[in-house]
Amino acid sequence: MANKTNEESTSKKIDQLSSHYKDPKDKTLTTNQGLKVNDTNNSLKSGERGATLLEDFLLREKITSFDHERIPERIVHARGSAAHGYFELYKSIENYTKAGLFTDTKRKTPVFVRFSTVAGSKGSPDLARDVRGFAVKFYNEEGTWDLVGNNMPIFFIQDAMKFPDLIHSVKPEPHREIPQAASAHDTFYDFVSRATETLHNHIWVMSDRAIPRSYRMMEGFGIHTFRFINKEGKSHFVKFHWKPVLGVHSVTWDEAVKINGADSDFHRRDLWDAIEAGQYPEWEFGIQVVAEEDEHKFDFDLLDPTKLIPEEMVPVEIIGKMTLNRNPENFFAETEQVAFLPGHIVPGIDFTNDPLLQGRLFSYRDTQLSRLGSPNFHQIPINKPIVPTHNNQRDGHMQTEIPKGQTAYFPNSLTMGCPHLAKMADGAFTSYEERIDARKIRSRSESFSDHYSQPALFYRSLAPWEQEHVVDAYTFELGKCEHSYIKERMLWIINNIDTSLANKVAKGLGMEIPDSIEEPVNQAIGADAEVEKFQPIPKKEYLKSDKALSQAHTKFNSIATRKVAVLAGDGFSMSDFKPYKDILEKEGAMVKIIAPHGGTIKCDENMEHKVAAAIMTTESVLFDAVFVPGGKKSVDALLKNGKFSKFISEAFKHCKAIAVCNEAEDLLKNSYIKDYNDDKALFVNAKQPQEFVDAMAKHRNWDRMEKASSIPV
Ligand code: HDE
Repeated sequence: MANKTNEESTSKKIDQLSSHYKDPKDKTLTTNQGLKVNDTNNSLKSGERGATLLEDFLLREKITSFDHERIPERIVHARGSAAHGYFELYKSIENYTKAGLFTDTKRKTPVFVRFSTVAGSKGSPDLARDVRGFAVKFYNEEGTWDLVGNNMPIFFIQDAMKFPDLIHSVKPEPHREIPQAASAHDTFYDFVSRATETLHNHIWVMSDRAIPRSYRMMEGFGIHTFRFINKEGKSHFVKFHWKPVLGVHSVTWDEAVKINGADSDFHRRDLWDAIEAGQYPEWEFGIQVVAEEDEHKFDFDLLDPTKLIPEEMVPVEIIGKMTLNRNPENFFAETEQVAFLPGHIVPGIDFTNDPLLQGRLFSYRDTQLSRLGSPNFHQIPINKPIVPTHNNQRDGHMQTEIPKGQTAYFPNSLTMGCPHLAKMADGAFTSYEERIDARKIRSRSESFSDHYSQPALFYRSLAPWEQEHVVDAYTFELGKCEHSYIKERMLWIINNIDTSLANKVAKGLGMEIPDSIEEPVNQAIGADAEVEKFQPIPKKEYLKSDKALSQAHTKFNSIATRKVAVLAGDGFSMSDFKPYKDILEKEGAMVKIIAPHGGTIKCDENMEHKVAAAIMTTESVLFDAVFVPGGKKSVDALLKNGKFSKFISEAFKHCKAIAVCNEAEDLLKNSYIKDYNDDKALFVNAKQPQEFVDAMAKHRNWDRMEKASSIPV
């Protein structure tokens, strides 16, 4: 049965899925064979206190099913959450591509999107410092296209051959399986400091991008350079972008650590709740297109997945929008069993020779065999294309289709050559005929040897508060490493990216930046390779900065879906509360009363108000802003419980907007918040609640950062 916000079917994919739904409402309990069951509580025994009988087929069926409920979790991206939605095109881009979803503006293409962290297990907390997966399955009339991207525009490595090394270094250390969902440990930095191609993605992981406020507030990137092919067969290079309508926003590291304890499902819950509340997450879709003849005009190689094309050099053209409007019916059947493959493409889109992409084209099909257990994984409802499929592939585990006829080969005459081949005029796929004249060689192109310029560009492009967060992240992560020589190597490398950054991190670690390091910095090369040839070249500055890299230039125009904690007890002032509640709700924020106890509380006008959470069950890190209405009785009750003062002190520490009215100022005085009069996001008896709304829309008051860091909560 569809969930309550989405009872109407919205797409061909949902119609297809609904034929698989099973709804237990008003149904009798049966075995898997349809036998009606009248006791699912007791096994069959020889006497009330006797041994259980082998005959008990009801017990056997129930327990066997239970014993085999788990499938292997994804080797990476195990922790994830997903939703259904649709993609709409603003304008046709037929000059670049013949793909139906990019040329037909009348289409509403169904999508299923899964967001994930990379390193942690299936049950790991959402706010790990990590890359986020952003995988989109487009169910097209021409077949399914999977855009399996991340929330960062580049990747750690340049060649698929290095992927197992990268992942083995970041996963828990194998001898003791520690730490879970964390990169702050020796093996990761041992690897990063010897495979310097990792540095660009690594500095993004040190930034706020690695701790998003919400999946709904992060960008998505296809990362690799792909190809668009138009009707005339002409190819253009293209990079894909998702831009969140709510802007790009993050939490602070201190919050992330605390959120992981307070609600380790923070992102999963946020996505689910927003969709259930009808506040549908949206992203605009953009492309960066480069003509074939311009391939070599950049200071970096378009085939190198550790490089982005700065938006200042090639602007992103926005061409469509994706909306997520429906939660899955069942986590396992949909979110867990969905299988994304970069090799799923449609006519009009093709691959390039990016050596990472090439390796992925093998890995994703292969991994489904151990995860889902059969080459028939495309028959699982969530993976099934919305168009019919016919070929001569047969049998295998869990075959659910019944192919008819005498033949399963091509060519044949017995079934009139069917299924017959498609002609190009009928929309058949054919690979782009790229001219290649090359030697077969196991090596790396020298055009991939610039490992410092783009990390430096990224750091230069950040606002001062973002740079401070990067400093703190490096200091934290390296501070968790036990081996000094690994930290020294990292300091030497960071110094090649940016000296002021390296100096600050060295200070935090209480170490000196070494003048030199003993072994070659990049060791991800062949044993007989000329070492010098593969060392990173000194950084270049081909662009001073790129606005798009900083969250300081994102959107700050809405408080929609933001959560506001209203701290209140019995007797709170309704005249203080009402104007705030009205405007916050009008602007789409969620207003939640946090009280000394659960149930309801009464305001000074004797009206009952539902309590969203008793203070003991919640934490300030789960909210975006705090409002405290006056009312002596209410404020006295808040002052009696130290957690309210902690709540507000912590919100201040995390640079959030705070508003208090009348007696509620006493709560500030009782907290760690001092000298707040000039703070531009803290309001005592604000003339207009609008000021509070505007401060919330700015996400945080980062000017407060230095003062707030002394707050001891
Ligand atoms: Fe993946 N990756 N990956 N990856 N990846 C998987 O496939 C792999 C890479 C990404 O929500 C696995 O079905 C290799 C880049 C996402 O289900 C596996 C290489 C990017 C997801 C795999 C990469 C990604 C995966 C594990 C280097 C961004 C989650 C389970 C050659 C463009 C999809 C699975 C979901 C998942 C392999 C590099 C994104 C093992 C070998 C680059 C979002 O096949």
